[in-house]
Amino acid sequence: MAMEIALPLTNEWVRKLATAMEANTHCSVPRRISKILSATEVEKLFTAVARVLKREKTLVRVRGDGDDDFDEVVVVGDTHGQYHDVLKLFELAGEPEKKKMFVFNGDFVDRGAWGVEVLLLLLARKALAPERVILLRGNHETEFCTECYGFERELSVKYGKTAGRRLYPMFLELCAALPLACKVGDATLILHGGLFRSASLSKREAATNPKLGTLAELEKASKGGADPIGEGRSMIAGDVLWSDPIPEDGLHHNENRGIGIQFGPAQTLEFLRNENLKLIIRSHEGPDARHDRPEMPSIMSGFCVDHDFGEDGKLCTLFSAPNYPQFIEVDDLRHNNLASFVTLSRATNFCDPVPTSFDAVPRPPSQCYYELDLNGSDAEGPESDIRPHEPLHIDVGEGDEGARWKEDELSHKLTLDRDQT
Ligand SMILES: [Mn+2]
Repeated sequence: MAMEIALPLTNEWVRKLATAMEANTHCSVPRRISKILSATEVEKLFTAVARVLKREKTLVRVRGDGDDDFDEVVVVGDTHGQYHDVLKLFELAGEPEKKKMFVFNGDFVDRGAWGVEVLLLLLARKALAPERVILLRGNHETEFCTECYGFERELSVKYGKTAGRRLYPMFLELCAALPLACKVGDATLILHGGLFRSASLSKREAATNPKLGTLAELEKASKGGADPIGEGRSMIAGDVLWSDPIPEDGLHHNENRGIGIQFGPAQTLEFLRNENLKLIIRSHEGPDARHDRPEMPSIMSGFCVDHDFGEDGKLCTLFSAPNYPQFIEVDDLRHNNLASFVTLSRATNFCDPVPTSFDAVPRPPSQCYYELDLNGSDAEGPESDIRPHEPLHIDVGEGDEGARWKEDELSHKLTLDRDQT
């Protein structure tokens, strides 16, 4: 069933696309998605959304009053190509509508097997209701990450090499147009990784004696280009996309990741006070990252408060990919984490986050599009030694490399169930 992009899209069209793509994930021929939405239609969607995103500033401000009135904001953390879980999230949280907006806090693609499906659905929702859907950039919406963690290859497997080569640069153009942060009402800030350094610093100061940047600087900052390396003009973008909170006071280079900063409670409090904020929601760390940082709160429910100052505000982590990552090495630890989305309400000035947890949907068997032995979580940024692997042999049809990775038990159960029927 081939679908065509005819603008303006309708909600019915988007639902039909969502359902058709879901059904297709059970057919074991990933390439068949191009029979639902052809490369030409994907190009149309990319072009339409890029036009909207380019008009959005680095820092998007939504107020929820005046002409722009909404009562609720649903915030979503990393989804990482886990399409079935994204559909469940919409079932639980509802869809964007007049009184309800959605902010997706980056990392839509990579790792999971259905980054293309997640991206197409979110882009369709953005095209349908640009004012009610804000898509923020994550560190995976970059050339570096998508070359290493699967999305580039997924695109060429699902659309073929020739069309893939045409679509990938268009995807990167979209990435480069995504805003970096969203301020909701007057007291809440949403961004993917965390706080960032001041644009006023010299290169040397930025490295040795950094200080915090301001929202005014973020507003004027570059969105980072296709591949923010975190220096010079893309320093603020690199920081916003890659930074992490730490339990002790301090502000320094993020040694863990090789890009961005680590910032402590004192720095969060300083930023909250300077900007008159009460809430910062960031994402970026799943159960694997937090397993390696036991000094920080657990993210096993999909939501945690990292820096808490009571009435003076807080900084939270929100992660929306349950049972993440989809593929692990055969001997690796599966975390079986829950995911969460968060609801912000006008009644509490959009600064009291109410999390809803949910479990993973059973996944059909699928292919892993990246090398799993690429050194753990996306701990390392673009300056590391990690480089895209040599092209893997991927059998587009049957997935003959199944022995190389391990999916969750449910996928295997599903395979078994199917073999029996
Ligand atoms: Mn991330």
